[in-house]
Amino acid sequence: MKKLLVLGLVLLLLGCSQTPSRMSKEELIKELEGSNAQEFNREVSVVYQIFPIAFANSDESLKGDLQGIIDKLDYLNDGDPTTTDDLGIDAIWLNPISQSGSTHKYDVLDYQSIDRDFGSLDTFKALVKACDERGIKLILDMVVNHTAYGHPWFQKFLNDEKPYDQYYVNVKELDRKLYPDTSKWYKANNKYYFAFFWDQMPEINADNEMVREEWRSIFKFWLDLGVDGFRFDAAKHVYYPAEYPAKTPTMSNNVQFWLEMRKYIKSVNDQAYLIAEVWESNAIRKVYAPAFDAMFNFDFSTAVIGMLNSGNTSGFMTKYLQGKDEIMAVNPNFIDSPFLTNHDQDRVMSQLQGNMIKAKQAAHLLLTFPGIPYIYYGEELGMQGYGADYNKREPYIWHDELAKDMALWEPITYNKDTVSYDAQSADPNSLLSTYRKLIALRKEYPTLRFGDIAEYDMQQNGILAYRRYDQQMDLLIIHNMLDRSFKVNLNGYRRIYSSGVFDVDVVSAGGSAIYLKE
Ligand SMILES: [Ca+2]
Ligand SMILES: [Ca+2]
Ligand SMILES: [Ca+2]
Repeated sequence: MKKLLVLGLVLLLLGCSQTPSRMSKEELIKELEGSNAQEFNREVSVVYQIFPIAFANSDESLKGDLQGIIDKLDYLNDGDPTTTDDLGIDAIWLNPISQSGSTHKYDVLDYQSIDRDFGSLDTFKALVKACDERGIKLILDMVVNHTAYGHPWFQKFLNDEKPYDQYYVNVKELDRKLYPDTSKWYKANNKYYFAFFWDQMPEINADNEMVREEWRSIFKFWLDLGVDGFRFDAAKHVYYPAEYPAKTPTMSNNVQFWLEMRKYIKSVNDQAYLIAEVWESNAIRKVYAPAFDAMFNFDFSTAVIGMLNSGNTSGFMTKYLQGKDEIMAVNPNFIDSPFLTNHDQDRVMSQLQGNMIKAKQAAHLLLTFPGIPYIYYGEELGMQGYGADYNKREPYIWHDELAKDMALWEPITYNKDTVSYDAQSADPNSLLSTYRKLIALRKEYPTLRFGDIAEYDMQQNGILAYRRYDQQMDLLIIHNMLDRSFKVNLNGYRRIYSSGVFDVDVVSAGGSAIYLKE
C-alpha cells in the first residue's frame, strides 16, 4: 500500500514536470515589486499619439508613412528647449506599423516587419535615430490578442499543422455548456475560432507556452531596435469570457499573462515603459494595475467631456480621486494617463459640438492633471470626426491648400473647416498655441506632473478647482464652466497663468487660471 502511494506520488511529480511551470500572479507581483518606469516618467511630460496613415506623407503615395513622420518631427519637438514654436511633446505612440492587409493595421500579418505603406525596417531605424536626436521616446502598439486571418500561424492552424494547431483556441465542437455565448465564434475548415472584434482577426491561444514564447521574441525584436515602450492593445481581451470554457478565471488569467510578459520585457530593459488599453472603469482597471506601468484613464476622458458639456462639476473630483487612490494602493509606482479621446472614439471637438472655448478648457484640464497625458493627433487643431472609425482618423490638416506632404489616404469630410496647422501656428490665440503654452507650462512647473492633487472646494457648482502641490510649491487651478465670470477669494495665491485677459481675482466664463501660493 505504502509502495503504491510512493509510486503514485512519483508518477504525479513526473507528470507535473512535463507541463511548463507557470508562476502565479501573486509570485509575479512579488517578484516585480519595485519595478517601474520612473525614468520614462521623469523624461516624458506629454505623449502624442499618431495614426500613421493619416499624419504626414513623404512620397508619391497619398498615405502617411514613417518618413513623413521623420520630416515633421521638428514640429513635434525640435530637441531645442529654447525654441517654443514646436509642440513640445516628449514621446510618440504609433498605432500599428507592421505588415497588414487593412488600413487600420490591427490585423497583423508579420509582427517583425514594417508595412510597405509606411516604409521599411531601415525607415524605422531612421525614425528611431531621428527621435533619439530630439529626445523623443517611441512607443509601439502591440496587438497581442489577435493576428490577421492571413497570418502564417493561422493558416497553419486551419491546416492542422503542428504545433500551430494549438496557437489559437482549438475547439472542434461548441459545447453550449462550456461556451454559452457563441456570437463571436466562427467556423473554418471544420473547426471553430474565436474573434471578438472582426472575423478576420482570430484570437491567439494565450494558454499555450509556445505562443507566449513567440511574443517574448517579438518584444525583444523591437526592444533591440531601440523602442522605449509598448502600448498593449485590447489587454483585457487576451482571455475573454466567451473565448474560454465557462468558469475560466479570465480576468485573473489576463493579469497573470501580462505580469509574465512584463517580467520578460523588464529583464531585457528594466526601464521599458508599458501602458495598457484596458477599456474599463476604475473599478476593473484597479485589478489590472499591478500588471502595467500605466493605463489609459477612460473614466477621466468620459467625465471631463461630460462635465464640459453639462457644466456640472459636482462629484468630478471625488470620483477622480477615489479612482486614483484605489489604483495607487495596488501599484504605488503606477503612472496614470489622462487623455481626451483616441482613434476609437468620437473626436473630442465633435463631442463638444465644435465649441472652441470648451476645447481650450479641455486642454487646460488634460494638461494640469497628474501622470502622463496623451494627445491624439489633430486634437491640438480641433479636428473633428465621429461615427465610423475612418471618420476619426482623417488626414492631419497641415495647410490651407492640399499639398503632397499631407496624408490624404481618404477624403477630408469632417475637417473641411478645421483651421490648418500653418494658420494656427501663426495665431497666438489658436488652439494649437494654447496646447503649446500648456505643454511648456507643464515643463516649467514639474509640480503639475509629479505633485499631489486635492480638491479645492469653491462652493459653486460650475467651478472646478484643485490644488497641485509638493514640497516646492502649491498651485491652485480653477476652471470656470459657468456662463458668467467668477470672482475668486485668492487667500494668498498669486496668478501665474490665465487663458484670457481679466482681473487677477476673476476667472472669465469658460476660462481657466493657475495661481501660485506665495
Ligand atoms: Ca506615403
Ligand atoms: Ca523646442
Ligand atoms: Ca482573446
